[in-house]
Amino acid sequence: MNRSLHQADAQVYRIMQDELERQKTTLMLIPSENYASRAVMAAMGSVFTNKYAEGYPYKRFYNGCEFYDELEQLAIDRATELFGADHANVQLHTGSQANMATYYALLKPGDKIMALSVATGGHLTHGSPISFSGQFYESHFYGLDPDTDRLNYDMIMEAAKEVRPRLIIAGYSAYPRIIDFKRFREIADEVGAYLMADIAHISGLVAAEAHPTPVPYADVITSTTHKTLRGPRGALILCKQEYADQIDRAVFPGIQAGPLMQIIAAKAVCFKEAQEFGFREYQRQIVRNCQALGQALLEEGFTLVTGGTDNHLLLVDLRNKQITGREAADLMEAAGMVVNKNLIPGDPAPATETSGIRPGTPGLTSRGMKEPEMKLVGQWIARVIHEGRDNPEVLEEVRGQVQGLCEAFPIYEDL
Ligand code: DSN
Repeated sequence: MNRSLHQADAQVYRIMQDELERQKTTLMLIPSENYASRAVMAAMGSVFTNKYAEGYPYKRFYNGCEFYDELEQLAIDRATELFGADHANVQLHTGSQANMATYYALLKPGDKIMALSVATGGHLTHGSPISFSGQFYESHFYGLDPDTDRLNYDMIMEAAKEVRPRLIIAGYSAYPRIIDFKRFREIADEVGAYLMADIAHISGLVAAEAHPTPVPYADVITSTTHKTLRGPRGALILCKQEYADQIDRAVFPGIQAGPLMQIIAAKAVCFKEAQEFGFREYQRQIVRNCQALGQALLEEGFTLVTGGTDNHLLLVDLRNKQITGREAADLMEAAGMVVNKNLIPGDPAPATETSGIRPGTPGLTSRGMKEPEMKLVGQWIARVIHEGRDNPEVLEEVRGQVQGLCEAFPIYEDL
């Protein structure tokens, strides 16, 4: 019982140390990732893992839940306060389950949903034919404006009038611009649809008012807690009071049973951290850093989808560089910069190859980096993509520069 992980399982401990070293010595450029605080991680690895607490605060199906009631209510209260929402459900294990619970609460199988497709920046659970969401519901998609690669609200209104969906989804995995949730509300009202905002990527920005909030406009808002919000791997749903019971019943007993109380503890910590002044400044710096990284890439001759960014991510169109997204991401990883390949709007390449990469700045900003470091990173990305193919010396040289930057902006120093 009292043995340390090192004593109990040397293999897992060793793998964990390797991963810690990887995180310390590489640049996290995947925009949906971040470094949770020591406090968040302490809550995740706590005694709260030992208890079943099916039900909701003060309405449990298990005995012995008095501290779990207090804990979950604290997390709920902090979430509603942070976002200014009427109601929060903090039991969702993942963003996909938050979306699933929302559909389950509001829709019947076969109802029409409308969103942006995965190929243009949406998410699998927004109606993709390979996800439950495209199989249990009749999915339709609005597009991006082909001239600007941005949301065009007149076009979305036209598409919605034609389809008359029951639910419209606003929220994306690879869209670098501001989302106008008020316009989405007008579109939903025009066709009598529910409006769901999936703010998984931008919830930290929203909490810090670095992106306009959907709270006054959306019926239901889903989010993960581990991306820009910088909490534990998990999710939450916010909604208007009139949907609170429906949402809660859809989560439990609808699609989940025992909540992960240790993760709910960590969510409570995360929501407290997000109310601190430093968090607001952090989110603003994420955006400034992303714009600086975009500028550095433009100066190196890269093409950015929509020409730049208003948020935490960039979508880089690599077609003028004669390299696929997969090849670019692999070269960058060899040089210590971990990014993900990504489809670009109208991508001629398959999802396994892609013509783009999707760098983001939440992780670099958590390390304390600012605009000058973004310029360096942009130059290193360019060097690796321009000169790194079949050139291990270049990759090694950039790897050394990356390592130096990581040492200058350390993480988890006491781990
Ligand atoms: N996996 C998330 C992302 O990287 O954007 C979406 O689920």
